[in-house]
Amino acid sequence: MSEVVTYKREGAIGVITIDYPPVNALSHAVRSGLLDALSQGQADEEAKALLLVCEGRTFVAGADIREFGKPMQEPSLPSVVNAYESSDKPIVAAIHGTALGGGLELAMGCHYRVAVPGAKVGLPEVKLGLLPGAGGTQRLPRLTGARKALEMITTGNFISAEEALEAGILDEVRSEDTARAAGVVIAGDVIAQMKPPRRVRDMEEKVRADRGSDVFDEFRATLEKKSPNLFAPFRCVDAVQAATDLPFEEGVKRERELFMECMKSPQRDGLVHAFFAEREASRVPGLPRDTPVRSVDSAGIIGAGTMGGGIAMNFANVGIPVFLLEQKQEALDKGLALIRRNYESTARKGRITSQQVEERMALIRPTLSYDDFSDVDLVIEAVFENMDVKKEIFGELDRVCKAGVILASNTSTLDIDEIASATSRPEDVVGMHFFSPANVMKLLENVRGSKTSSEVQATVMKVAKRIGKVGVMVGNCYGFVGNRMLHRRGAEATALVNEGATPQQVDKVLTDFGFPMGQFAMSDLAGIDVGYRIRQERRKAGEQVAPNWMDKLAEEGRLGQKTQAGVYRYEEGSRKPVPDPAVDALIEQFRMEHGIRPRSISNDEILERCLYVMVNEGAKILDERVASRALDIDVVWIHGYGFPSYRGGPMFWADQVGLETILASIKRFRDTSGGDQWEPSALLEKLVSEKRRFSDLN
Ligand code: 3H9
Repeated sequence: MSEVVTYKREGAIGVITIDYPPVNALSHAVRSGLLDALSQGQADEEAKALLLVCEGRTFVAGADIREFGKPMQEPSLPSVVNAYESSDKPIVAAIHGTALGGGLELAMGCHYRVAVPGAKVGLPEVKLGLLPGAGGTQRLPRLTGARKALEMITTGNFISAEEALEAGILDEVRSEDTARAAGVVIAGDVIAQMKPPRRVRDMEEKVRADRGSDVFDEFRATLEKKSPNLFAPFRCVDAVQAATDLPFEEGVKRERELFMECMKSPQRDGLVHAFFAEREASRVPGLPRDTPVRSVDSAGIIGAGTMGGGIAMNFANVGIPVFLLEQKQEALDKGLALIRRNYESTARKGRITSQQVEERMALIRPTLSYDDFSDVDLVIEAVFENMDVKKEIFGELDRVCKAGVILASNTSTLDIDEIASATSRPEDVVGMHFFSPANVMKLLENVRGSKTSSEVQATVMKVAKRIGKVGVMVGNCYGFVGNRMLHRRGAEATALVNEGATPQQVDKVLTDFGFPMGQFAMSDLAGIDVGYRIRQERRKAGEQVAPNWMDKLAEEGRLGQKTQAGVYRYEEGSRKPVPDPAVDALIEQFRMEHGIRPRSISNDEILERCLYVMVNEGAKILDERVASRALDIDVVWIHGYGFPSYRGGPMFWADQVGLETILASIKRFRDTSGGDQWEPSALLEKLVSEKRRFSDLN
């Protein structure tokens, strides 16, 4: 008998228990164990009904993702689910935590389902580039009808036990202390009432009603708008449609074919990499897991602009009181009004209640005085990018804050060590770089300075998790990981326009690749003045930063969306970028002033130059140990800059393209256009010569 699945009889109930931490994933050992336990239950004459439960924090969270890409070992999951469904003794599944993917499919193979309040169910395979491949696309519509099944399967979103009850997935939600206890009650009823096995595959009513429905084309049209580049969601629709069009056995065959197509897709590779990379990033090399952390029960934010306000919301959202400081009452009022508008808009969408709006607003305490920061556990400075101003602020914080406070800067480019030098406690100073809009974007780039203590590093990684962010620890250098690479891409995109491309062409190449917006639409969103101010700072510091046509935009007051004009123009109240002939003229003028004769530039050249320049910089970042692993860079780009997760992040994508191909192009660009951005990274050259990949360094 497998150790991870056990069979034990309690009275007339044969209890099958899965115990395979952390999430009871359906590994080979679990699948075999499930079949063995089922056989025992069948053979046990005293057992009148069987009960499937899980130990630990959750019911089964799905197939074992770590087995993907390896040869499949029998028994397969579909055969296990079929065996459970075919059992002539009734089987009850009792759910706590999350029943996800193959876990929910297994539960749907059982004959009765109960959950405790707080449990959730879902078929999230699509988020890994897959579709439910153990009968889920055939059984779920039989329980819920096609529309609900399509909603769940194409989004991968989880639903609550109560919603699952209403949708027909569960038979009951019961408030016993444990799922097992709830299951015992239901199994007892089944025995007492001599209920037979009730097989979902035999439920035809709902799928018959949905045969020929328009709902499938409706979902395809929505996907075409929302995620036209994704492979799996369209296959999900095909599979659910097969449930309505075909008899069960044939529908399952169709599901299998579609599942295998998804399994082979490079998008599945990219998404699975992204899943594990996100989790791996939380384990920082060199920072032992048992590093002590400080408690953070209050925070202070300096700057109530869009950034500071967004950061404050993150803390209020999880119940942490936060002071929000500004120099002038007017700025404070404006900042708070913006926060309220954001919350109210979320409430209008039904995601929070109006009571929650008030509770969260009450946690954000406006102030004009640093004295209010004397007792907080964490301070995050979020003022504009100017070293002198930041140093002055940190000097002030050093004077007013208690010992043990963490002093963080949200700087996106500046030297953390220099900021820390304005205090007497550089070990407590760290970068916490949020991404705009800070209440939405998932990334938190935590930046360690040369003196930041391990305790402070471990604490800010923990804070990231607590406020629902994906934290990545990076080293201190100009622009850290994300912006350092972004600036390279931005400079290259700007140069491509100098040479003859249009901003629209560059942006379209990037959105076709899968970015939610192009380089220039993004500059308009962030504000043209942000990049301009950074370039001016660098020029002031004596660095060679060539003039470009984007400077001219800033000087003309075209600051982006906020002035309804930047690289694009914007209609009143709209965020849709509209090409502007005035900008074409400005670019033309710039070319003339610099003696540039525009040429026609291919989309391939645009893509290669915009992305290979990032890969080269990423390799330098790795070589300098600013990022510990290639996967950290991938996570930064997926969660901070909208790099398509189905491509796995820039370094994973580079591995897929082939490092040799990329290096050859980098050398070609160096030879044709020069510039230190095209100096090949020594690490990249080394990897190519050793026939290794970035992922070998993870
Ligand atoms: C599927 O089922 C296909 C079938 O339809 C068809 C087959 C034929 N496998 O996220 P956490 C690990 S596809 C292996 O930090 P949380 C995870 O890596 C699957 N490992 O915790 C981490 O390990 P570590 C469909 C898994 O509480 C640890 O568990 N299912 C799996 O924030 C804790 O995870 C899914 O897509 C897995 N399936 O969230 C569910 N899941 O500690 C994916 C987790 O070493 N999982 N691990 O870093 C999740 O959404 C979340 O992990 C979950 C817990 C909500 C379960």
